[in-house]
Amino acid sequence: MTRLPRSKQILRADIAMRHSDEKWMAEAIKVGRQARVWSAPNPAVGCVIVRDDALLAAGFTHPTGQQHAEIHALSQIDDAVGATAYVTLEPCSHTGHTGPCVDALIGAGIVRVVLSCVDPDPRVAGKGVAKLESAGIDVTTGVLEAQAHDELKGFFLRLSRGWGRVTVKMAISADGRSAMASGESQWITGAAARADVQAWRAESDVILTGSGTVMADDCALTLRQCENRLSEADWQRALAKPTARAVVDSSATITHDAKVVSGDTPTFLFVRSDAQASTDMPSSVSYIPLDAQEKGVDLKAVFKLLGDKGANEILVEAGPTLVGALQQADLIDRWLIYMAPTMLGADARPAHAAVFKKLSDAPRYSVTGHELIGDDLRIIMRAAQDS
Ligand code: AOF
Ligand code: ZN
Repeated sequence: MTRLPRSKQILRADIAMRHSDEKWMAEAIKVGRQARVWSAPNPAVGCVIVRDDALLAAGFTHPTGQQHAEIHALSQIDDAVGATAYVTLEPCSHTGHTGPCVDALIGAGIVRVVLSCVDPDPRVAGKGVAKLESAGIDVTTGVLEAQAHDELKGFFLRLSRGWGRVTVKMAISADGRSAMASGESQWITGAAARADVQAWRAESDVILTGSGTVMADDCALTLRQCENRLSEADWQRALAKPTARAVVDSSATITHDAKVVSGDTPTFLFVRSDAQASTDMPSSVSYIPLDAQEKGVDLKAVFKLLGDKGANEILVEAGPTLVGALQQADLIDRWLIYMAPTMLGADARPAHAAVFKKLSDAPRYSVTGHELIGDDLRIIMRAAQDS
């Protein structure tokens, strides 16, 4: 048998290791998705513990004050000595609501830690890696970083700019209309697409709408468990920590009998500071006053306040006025569009009220996903520079 020169042997070993690292990091990313429904303000991190290329345990972030992903994984095994931990975010080195994950990994006898993204939280930001390395642990960073970063994007955005990822959902006809001239809109898309929206609601931290939509539809904006890509266990976690609701209600027109303020889901009503707030709202409802502006309220301030409340993922389900205003203020990070195979005609309502005079003023997006959901086409688009 011809032997490879030593440098080539090392290269092959390197490639095999990188391949195996990517395989296990992909698994950690998948595991971390289970945390999306309840981890905010914490990022939805995944962790797998592996020895001799075999999975020993998998963990994901729990709600505030409970286990981080690494602790959840370690809690499932008695012996992690000599194992490798794959984590989608740098393990924490601080004592916040829970103790440092790096100490738990060191204490458990983990010999190698492979991570995707360095934690942007200033309490960690590289200190986790430094502490692991000073304990003699071999640390590899940046594995499947772009993919993991995208999974944790809302958290990264909130830490860097003060508010999380803004995703706008629209249900439209193939000619871009969202309701008949009369306002009739139930239903343009089919049952499968509407069930898919429930998964997006569950995986968001707040659903934002405008008072016009609340007045027209008396929508509840609650989570409704249905058949979709989420498992029964995902739903149980989602319902244990329901997605908050928020309404831009500049003139404080919403009354206590609206469905959007019913139940005990936390609900935020953004009103102009000079508007007269209602005094008989349930205790789950909070009024948030904002400075009056020429056109209602400052939408960036709305997002910043939702960021202060820990929302990493903001799902907007609103009518043409609010969606158009967000579009014109360039505040939309991602579009979630369900396009039904129908044409509603020229007097049907447009999905958003933004106006562009020239073709060159119209924004361009990149399509980052497309899938047939029942009979409807789901399209995910992002700002071109952000894909
Ligand atoms: C980890 N593993 O699974 C997550 C981490 O308030 P605490 O104590 O829960 O800490 C929150 C911070 O911990 C959060 O801002 C982020 O920096 C980090 N998240 N770290 O080791 C995890 N979710
Ligand atoms: Zn931690």
